Amino acid sequence: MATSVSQKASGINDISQISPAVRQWVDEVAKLTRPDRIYWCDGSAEEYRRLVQELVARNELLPLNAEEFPNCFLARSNPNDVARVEHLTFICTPSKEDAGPNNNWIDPKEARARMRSLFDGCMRGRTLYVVPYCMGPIDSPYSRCGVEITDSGYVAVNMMLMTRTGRPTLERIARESTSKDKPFVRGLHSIGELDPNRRFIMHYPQDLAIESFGSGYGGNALLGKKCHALRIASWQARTEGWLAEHMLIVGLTNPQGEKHYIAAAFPSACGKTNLAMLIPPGSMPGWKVETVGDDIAWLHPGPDGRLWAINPEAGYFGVVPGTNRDTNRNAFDMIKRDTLFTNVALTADKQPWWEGRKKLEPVIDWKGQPFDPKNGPAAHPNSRFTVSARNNPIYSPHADDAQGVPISALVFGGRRREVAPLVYESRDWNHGVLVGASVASETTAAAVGQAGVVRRDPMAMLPFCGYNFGDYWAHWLNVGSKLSKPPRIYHVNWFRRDAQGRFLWPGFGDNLRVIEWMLKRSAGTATAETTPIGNLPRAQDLNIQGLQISDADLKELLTVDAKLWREELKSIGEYLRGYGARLPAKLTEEHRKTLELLDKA
Ligand code: GTP
Ligand code: SPV
Ligand code: MN
Repeated sequence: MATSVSQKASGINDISQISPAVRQWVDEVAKLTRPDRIYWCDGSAEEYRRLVQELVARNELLPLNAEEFPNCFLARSNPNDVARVEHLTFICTPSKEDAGPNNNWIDPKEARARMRSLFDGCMRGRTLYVVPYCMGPIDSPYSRCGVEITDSGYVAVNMMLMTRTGRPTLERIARESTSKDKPFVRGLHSIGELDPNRRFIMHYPQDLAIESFGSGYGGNALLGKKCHALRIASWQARTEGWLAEHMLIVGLTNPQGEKHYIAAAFPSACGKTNLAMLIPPGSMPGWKVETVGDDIAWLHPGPDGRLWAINPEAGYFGVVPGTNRDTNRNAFDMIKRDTLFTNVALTADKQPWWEGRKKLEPVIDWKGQPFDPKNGPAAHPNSRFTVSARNNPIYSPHADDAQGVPISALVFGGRRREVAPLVYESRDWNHGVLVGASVASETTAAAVGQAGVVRRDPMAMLPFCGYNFGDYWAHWLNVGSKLSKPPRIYHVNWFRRDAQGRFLWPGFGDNLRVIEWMLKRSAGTATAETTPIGNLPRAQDLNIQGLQISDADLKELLTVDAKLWREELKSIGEYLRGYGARLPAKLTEEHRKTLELLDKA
């Protein structure tokens, strides 16, 4: 297929090998956006190095101290473009009801027309990069492919770290692009003018298409991540009988050599990466932890009646602030090489610096200005690292298994100063769905808007579910009914505080103590106290050997305040009723049951 623009700079010289469906789409987009050049990414290591060098030459990437941080670079985004923009993110289904009260909605025809005028001629003077990618292990039947077209070289190199690109992906797309059940997702992205008034992230689940304009940051721009692997995939998952979730996946081997995997959903910047890369405390010898994924899980009911998970991603786009040798040495070691940093500060000798990095001093802030504490933190609170999962010292050898890994427990959690205890276990799957639907958490810097405000974030999917939450909970209940060996469902809160604002729980590595209790529950070897909200460990049920914690703090962490919980259940009930007729009766029933138990307490 001939395009009117130069193909010379391509990583792929012979585009006749590319699937005609992809070529035709690229051709259509080029006619609309008018790039000077089209560059087809081949996904090779050589190409990554070359594209990075081009960005360095254009001052879009800054090389960092090569002794301390070899092959690491810094990118600074526009200060108006530092996080996800939920108010500018839309699900475009023909019926507003299908998007649900949990989403912003625009009619797809109107959205297409609006985006068409934004994309018209927007790539003049720029290069159009074609990034074919595969979400999930390349040979897994559960994986799905996509193609992102972008005019940002930064996005292209980030996608090369975050997803599986390269020859095998191109071949899989060529094989599948003509099939009805696995067509590739079409993601069109332009940074536009980075004008917040001309910024939209549109999703067309029925067309398996994404259009993003006006932002170059994170989930707004790396379309394989939240746009494809959660919003579009959750829609596909519903029609196909699986789940696309905002969950980490981690493997845990206990001192007896028994191995289990758990998947956990916490809202943005609430501890998924850290739990996925957990380092056991010194007082828990013999435990082994391996990361399968840190942000997204695709879960399938297996033929054995268990739930199986793959991680669709191949890299991490992780929160930088707070990462250090004490909180997460694995992550700290991982980002010391081959890493792209976005919006961190700099030391005098060009090392990246962020709040929580011990030693050294910031000299230049994330905006590139001389650091002055009067202007706020040196690194942006949502500054991020992008790094290949292969750099993770505890990357699981099973992360590439085509069938995924079997899940023994599902965990929901949030960031709450009060109300939610350290951990509780749901009565069964259906009650667990209520527990997930009731997740509330303090907002964080991961999205634009005020941080620290408690809001409902069901299953940590509020910004990411591509359809009506009422239908989504019905789907969860339905998936559970297909599992003869469903995982138990838990709720955790690492973020309880006292009146002075001090965290009551040490968190990080010590979270393994809570996980140990969960795994023992599954094995039938740990006891619990039955409460109206679920089953809680008593102080003696938790392994606190070697832990510095006062009895009073531990008691506080494991207490269910009936009065506070009656209020909580009332607020949950009001929230759920907002979904009207789409709210499954079984969920109302679980809510009623809990309320009844509380009234009796
Ligand atoms: P997204 O990538 O936005 O989805 O975030 P995430 O859920 O992966 O969050 P992450 O693990 O990056 O943690 C976000 C912040 O919470 C970091 O600053 C961490 O240092 C901090 N954090 C993580 N785990 C804990 C914990 O157990 N206790 C406390 N107090 N802080 C934690
Ligand atoms: C999140 O906000 O949950 C993230 C970062 O993981 S982003 O990719 O920007 O969505
Ligand atoms: Mn996330």
